[in-house]
Amino acid sequence: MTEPFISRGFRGRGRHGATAARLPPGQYETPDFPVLSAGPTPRTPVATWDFLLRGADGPAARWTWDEFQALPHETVNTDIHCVTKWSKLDTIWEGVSLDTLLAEAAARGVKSAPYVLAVSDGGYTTNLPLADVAGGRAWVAVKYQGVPLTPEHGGPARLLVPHLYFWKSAKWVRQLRFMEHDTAGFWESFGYHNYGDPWREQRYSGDA
Ligand SMILES: Nc1nc2c(c(=O)[nH]1)N[C@H]1C(S)=C(S)[C@@H](COP(=O)(O)O)O[C@H]1N2
Ligand SMILES: [Mo]
Repeated sequence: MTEPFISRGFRGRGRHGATAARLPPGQYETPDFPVLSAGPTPRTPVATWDFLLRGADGPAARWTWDEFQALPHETVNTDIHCVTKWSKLDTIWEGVSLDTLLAEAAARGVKSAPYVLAVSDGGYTTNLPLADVAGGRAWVAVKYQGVPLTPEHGGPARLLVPHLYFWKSAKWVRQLRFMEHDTAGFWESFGYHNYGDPWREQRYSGDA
């Protein structure tokens, strides 16, 4: 009788077989999709939505919703890891690669810089090195599991940077600002790690 109980327990902890290798240290697998928001859920209609990639100085690149939808979209299957210790495996997103947006912005004369600050409706911010949003590792996602993102999960559009803790994936993102100097975002200024690599368990500012 003990064996079924034990294996059920192991599955429940998400530490069964191949799953374990996909869980960063200290994380457990959840089948749910928890909602974590520091404030109220903004509801921006796509008719007034736009996305800005703002240069360190000089011009910004701007896309309306229709212009944004006309850009090439990619489907991304990835695992996501929240600093509160849940991980969700094989999530499927659709969105525009930051590589596409960065190339378009460069073509329009937007001045690049080594850091970016994501700025969302509602005032949430998060900072990232430019290198981490380039090279096929970051998207502005507009769909989750094949349907438009719900407002709770960041709709109409959210950042998706799955190789870092999920607080870096700013919901309701409207701007990416190039920054000459790294500037702490919302959670980063409240003691969370500046970079947030889940595989190095960089949860808080004191972590290596
Ligand atoms: N604008 C905004 N983006 C945000 C947050 C937030 O509070 N506001 N929370 C972050 C955190 S801590 C996590 S874990 C994920 C949660 O995304 P979800 O609610 O879709 O699961 O969004 C991140 N992006
Ligand atoms: Mo989180």
